[in-house]
Amino acid sequence: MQGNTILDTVESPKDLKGLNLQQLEQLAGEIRQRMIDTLYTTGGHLGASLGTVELCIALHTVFDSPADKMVWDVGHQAYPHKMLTGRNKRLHTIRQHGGLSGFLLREESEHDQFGAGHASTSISAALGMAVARDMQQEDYHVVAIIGDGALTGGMALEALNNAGHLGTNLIVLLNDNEMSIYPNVGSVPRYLTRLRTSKTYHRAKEDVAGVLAKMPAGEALMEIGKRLKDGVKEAVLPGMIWEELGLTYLGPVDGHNLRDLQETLTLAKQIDGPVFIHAITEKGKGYAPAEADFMKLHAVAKKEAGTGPSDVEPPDKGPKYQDVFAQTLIRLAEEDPRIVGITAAMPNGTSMDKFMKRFPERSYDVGIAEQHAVTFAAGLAASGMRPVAAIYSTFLQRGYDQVVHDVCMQNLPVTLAMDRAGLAGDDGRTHHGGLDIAYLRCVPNITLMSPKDEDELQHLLATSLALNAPAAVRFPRGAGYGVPLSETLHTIPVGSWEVMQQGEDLLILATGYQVYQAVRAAKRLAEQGIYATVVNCRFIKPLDEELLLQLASQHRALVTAEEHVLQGGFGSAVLEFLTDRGALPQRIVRLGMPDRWVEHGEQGLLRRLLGLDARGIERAVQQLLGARVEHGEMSVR
Ligand SMILES: Cc1ncc(C[n+]2csc(CCOP(=O)(O)OP(=O)(O)O)c2C)c(N)n1
Repeated sequence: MQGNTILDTVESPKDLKGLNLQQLEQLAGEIRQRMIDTLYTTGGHLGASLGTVELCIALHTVFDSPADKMVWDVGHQAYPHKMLTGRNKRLHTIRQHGGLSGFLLREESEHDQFGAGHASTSISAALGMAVARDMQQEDYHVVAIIGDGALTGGMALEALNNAGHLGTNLIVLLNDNEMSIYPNVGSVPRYLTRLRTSKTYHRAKEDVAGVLAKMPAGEALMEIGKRLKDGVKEAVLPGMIWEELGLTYLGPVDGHNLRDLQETLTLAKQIDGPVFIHAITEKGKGYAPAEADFMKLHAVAKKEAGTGPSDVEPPDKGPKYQDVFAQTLIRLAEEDPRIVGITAAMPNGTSMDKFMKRFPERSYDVGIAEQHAVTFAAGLAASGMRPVAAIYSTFLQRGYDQVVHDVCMQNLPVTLAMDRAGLAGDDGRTHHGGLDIAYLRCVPNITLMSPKDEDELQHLLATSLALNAPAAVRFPRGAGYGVPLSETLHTIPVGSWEVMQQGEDLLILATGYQVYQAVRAAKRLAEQGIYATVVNCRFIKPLDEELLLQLASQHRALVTAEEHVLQGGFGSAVLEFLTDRGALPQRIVRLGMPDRWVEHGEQGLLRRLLGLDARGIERAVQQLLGARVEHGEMSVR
């Protein structure tokens, strides 16, 4: 479809201005086709972005970006926005290392006014921009585009509360497709469903006025009608909740009807104060397989994963960690009726959907609401249950004070299953789980663990549930190593490490995914006459202090390896402890994620680039020991 299309003539939103409705509709078709053709191979958020094609076109024809500012919530649904703002020709690079980001980035385009990746931030950011505009006495429009899923996040509701209070000009455009990644749940979505089936705002208003005017003393009745109780008003005028919050409600509007969208947006521009536009869209619109099973097609997978440079370790072939987690939780819950499963809008992303199927009465999808998920779990634990909240490491950042204040300060037995700990891959910087060791190991009462493989995940999960205290298990995205899965579950003594192999030249302390990388590195090093002791540090807090002291005294060189930032991570914990005990080995190198945001790219490639694979560890050891020979003296790095 490349060539001779309207799409190929659009370099910036300005190029849309001269197009008539029919041409814009043709453009919508071309955008859809290009996305389907391209994303089928590259992977990406196809279904979500197919649902916003008309929204993007309408926004870019009614508003003047970048003078007017659009803030996309999450940003995964904004591919058409990328295509209309000069990035169409690079669509095929999306989510590839060095290519376009799968989300919006301020440094990628002047039209990306606010970066995201985590949900529910758009209204707050847009409100901040609107207030800055007012303070600087400037004149432009600010639009937040938010999904019905993201609207379940507390932050979005906090922002609406504030927007209604401040009363400044701001447009909130709700992209309501009834879906989060999974079907959207909660009372806000239920309310939206009621609105969806109601008459449009303008029609409803006219109808009421028409009826009253025909009655005697119609004018007086109209006045009375204005004062009717809220519930009654809601029956005739949709969107009263938003109106009561101080926003003018416009909708519902068909989010695939360009003319209606343009009219509604134009009207919103003219209204004083904050406006809430309710657009109804269809996820996966225009792509039959997506329409039929759009839950799967929120995003599509890359056609051929793992085709990177030849020195990148091929993806592992075992079952996914998330699936082993869910199966284990089911096994444990069969024995323990106190176990409750919680997800924050990620049933399939965490495989909690399997648990939900087996124990519907003991599982909760709380919406995109990690803060609530954690304190909800704390409440369950305070009343005798054993909640397990499966939350990606990166999204648990949202629930941090809840972990500190509600779970750990009260020493409640909540298990946090932190999926996607470490490098998340194609989703990039917003999705890497690189901070959780740092933000959790400083919190009293918590036990923090990380399995070396999918089998150990089972036992650590059993261990966490046997504790009568807060616990967090961090495990990586993707497939396990393919080790046999033990049939019986056992607990592992808290704080106990496992010596994988003994050697006299150096000590490698590795945690989580890095353990087998260290074992592989040690094998290669042994071929070079360098013999390493490798330890599986499956407990990050508490450390195996006794073993650590003993091993530190036996080795002059130490390497720590973790898939986490170096600042405050596992290696830091080891060095803090050894420093306090005056037991530091003479040469030390810590391997982990650097003090900069790591961009998107395949997990294997990112590990390669950051030296977080067997080769990286091998090279680090060679340098560490080579330096000793070269300089003829001991030094601590
Ligand atoms: C804080 C946070 N939690 C979870 C996610 C994972 N996530 C990404 S998109 C999405 C669904 C968003 O639904 P909605 O806002 O309705 O947008 P749609 O994809 O339907 O257009 C979720 C749960 C996230 N990005 N951020």
